[in-house]
Amino acid sequence: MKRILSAILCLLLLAGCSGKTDSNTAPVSTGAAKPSEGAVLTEAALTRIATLGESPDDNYRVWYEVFVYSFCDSDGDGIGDLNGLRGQLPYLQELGVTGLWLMPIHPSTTYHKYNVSDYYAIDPQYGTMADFDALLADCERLGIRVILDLVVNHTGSEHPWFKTAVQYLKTLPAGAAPNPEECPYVDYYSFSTDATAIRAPKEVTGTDWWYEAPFSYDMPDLNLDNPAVRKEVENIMAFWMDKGVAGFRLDAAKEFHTGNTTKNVEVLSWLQQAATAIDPEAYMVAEVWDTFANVTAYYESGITSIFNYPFGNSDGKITAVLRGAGNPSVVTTYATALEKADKAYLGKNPDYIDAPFLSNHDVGRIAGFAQRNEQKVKLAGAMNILMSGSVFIYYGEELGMAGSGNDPSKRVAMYWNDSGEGMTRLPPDATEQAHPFGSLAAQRDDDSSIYNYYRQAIAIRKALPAISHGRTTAETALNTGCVSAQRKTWGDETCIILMNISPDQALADLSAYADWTLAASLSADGNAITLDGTTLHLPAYGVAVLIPGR
Ligand code: ACG
Repeated sequence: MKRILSAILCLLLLAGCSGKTDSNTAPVSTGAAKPSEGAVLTEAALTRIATLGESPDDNYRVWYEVFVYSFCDSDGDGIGDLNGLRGQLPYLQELGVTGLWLMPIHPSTTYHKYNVSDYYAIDPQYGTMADFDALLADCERLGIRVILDLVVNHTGSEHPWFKTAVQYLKTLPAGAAPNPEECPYVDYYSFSTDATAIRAPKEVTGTDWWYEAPFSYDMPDLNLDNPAVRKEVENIMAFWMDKGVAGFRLDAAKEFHTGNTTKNVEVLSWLQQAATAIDPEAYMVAEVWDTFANVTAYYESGITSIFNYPFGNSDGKITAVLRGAGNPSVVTTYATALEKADKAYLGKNPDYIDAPFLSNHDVGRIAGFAQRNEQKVKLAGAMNILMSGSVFIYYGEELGMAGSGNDPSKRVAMYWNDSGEGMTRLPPDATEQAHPFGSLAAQRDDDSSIYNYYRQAIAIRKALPAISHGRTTAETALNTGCVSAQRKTWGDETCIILMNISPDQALADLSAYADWTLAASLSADGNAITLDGTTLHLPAYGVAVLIPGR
């Protein structure tokens, strides 16, 4: 019953009843959503959904990555803040988001805040601990889980551990060995008087000492072999999880011991176990920016999720297939690649939850990879959102925002409107981006916008949980020509997703699927997806979802 109610709610939302609550006053006037024409879920799907059990409330979610700095400014200083984000929770709910990943929010000397000075506080640029607690409370009420960026490959050089260690080394007589009894913090890092013994050595000025800091001089690498450091990290995790944080995004997981997968896997196992000991429901997602073989190897750690770099980013499978749109030999590889990845990851960790994404704060935005072609941007969104696991959406992706060049340019202001209300200023050194598809205010009122397409794709994902929870196999009989066909199987639930990855209309012969029903569809070009007898008409870049039964 809960499921049919939520499916109907999805439809109502898509039909214009915005998900606004009265718990917040949004600092940005975003207006009511306009009715969306044509239900994305067919009546047959709704009838079928009515027979299903309770909706799972687990970590297979729709996560939204937020760079607080650039999201929403509530106090007019031009920098986004926690209150601004809190005011936009109704918007995120309207989109269908059920989880938030906050990029670092702790005190730091940089705009991006990946060099943390205090793991137990909120950067004053973003607000106060009370603001964070209020955000968390509202998220909980709205069923939105929150994960934080856990940056423990390194601290910031302004962190008291590092400053104390450096201070101590400066007072140490030349040639003397540090005494952990006098200063335990030296062993928190990798210091040496032999610069050749450590990676990317940076000098401790005025001494013979060097420290390891491959990312930057202000990011000294932590020594994660030190039990005292591990205890500190466990305390940090417990502090935030006690507040209600659901888990963490593990920054730079392949740099804990760069080049040593075995040691990194051990660190990830410890982090996963430590989090699970605090909260059995903990959600942990690791950043392992690497090849398919290496991402697979890291699942050995038992970590819940690893970002699926082999499918995301400009060189991932989704972009590769979109680049080959219209070429059958490229298109048909998509479903088989999904099957292969699922089997490989599952073989290493039977409880893994895939973590697909298109882009994030480190890479160019999808609008660029998709050559600013609106239909391709939409299909890329569907390819991501309809993947199994916990899907991640980078803020503004739902508007097809642009973002390329240096890192700050990939992190520019969320494009709420053209009036500037609630908008943030550019991050330092960022280049202004020309967003090809309009602001939220413009897209919200346009049924055919990327934004409304994203809402529909998310609604479909939620209504048919075989999509998020199912095992994926290529549906060989239908995976032909420019139609990519995949089957998802979750217990008794099954569905088949067909995608026309080409700019031309495609037809799929469903004569061997006579007892299947068209459950949902997504149109990229405005033309309807129709079932004519046993022939499915898929317009350019169109998507259809079939479920068994008539
Ligand atoms: C994380 C954060 C990032 C942050 C830091 C530091 C780490 O997401 O925002 O930077 O706290 C490497 C690390 C990642 C790291 C990035 C920035 N990201 O592994 O953890 O650097 C190769 C390497 C990757 C490497 C990547 C980018 O394999 O390890 O990531 O290049 O340098 C194909 C290959 C693939 C290859 C790519 C690209 O895809 O398959 O292996 O990846 O090509 O060549 C923060 C700030 C930054 C600032 C920095 C100092 O956010 O702006 O510059 O601090």
